[in-house]
Amino acid sequence: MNKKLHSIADCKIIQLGKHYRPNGNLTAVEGGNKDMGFEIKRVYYIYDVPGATDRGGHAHKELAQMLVAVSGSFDVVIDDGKERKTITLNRPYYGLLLQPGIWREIKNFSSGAITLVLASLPYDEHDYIRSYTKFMEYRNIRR
Ligand code: T46
Repeated sequence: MNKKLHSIADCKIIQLGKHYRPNGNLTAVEGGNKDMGFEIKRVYYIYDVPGATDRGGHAHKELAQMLVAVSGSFDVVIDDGKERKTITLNRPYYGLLLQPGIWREIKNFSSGAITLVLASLPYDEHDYIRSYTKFMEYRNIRR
């Protein structure tokens, strides 16, 4: 049976709760909430990214993730092999849900940007598709 492949329309911005207080704000994320749709198995963060450096440039077969700009800003390019769009993350109370099977590139990091990533699975290099040609084959798209 063929597995459903997600499109970029399935990658949504999720507004996270924000607790305003005179002494600062707090945002909490709990795994398994209905918007996120997965339990959090891993957390990592990307920081100290030098100017004009891109990250990503791959897709995942099984992994779903939520990206949050907990500090600063950056652009996330998402691509399902047919359509491509760029989403800017610049607030710590918005998460971008990245579904499996979506190519992503992360660009234009501001100075001091920190990308918090909540992931549905432990790290596994075998889950990565790191070549765009292989990604198009995986998606069964001929150009
Ligand atoms: C993604 C974007 C948003 C680990 O050992 N454990 C981990 O959990 C991760 C994520 C990475 N690594 C190692 C593997 C590489 O030797 O850290 C090194 C850098 O990883 P990578 O080049 O994959 O980093 P990015 O920023 O290009 O991609 C990462 C995630 O790998 C990827 O899943 O979607 O952030």
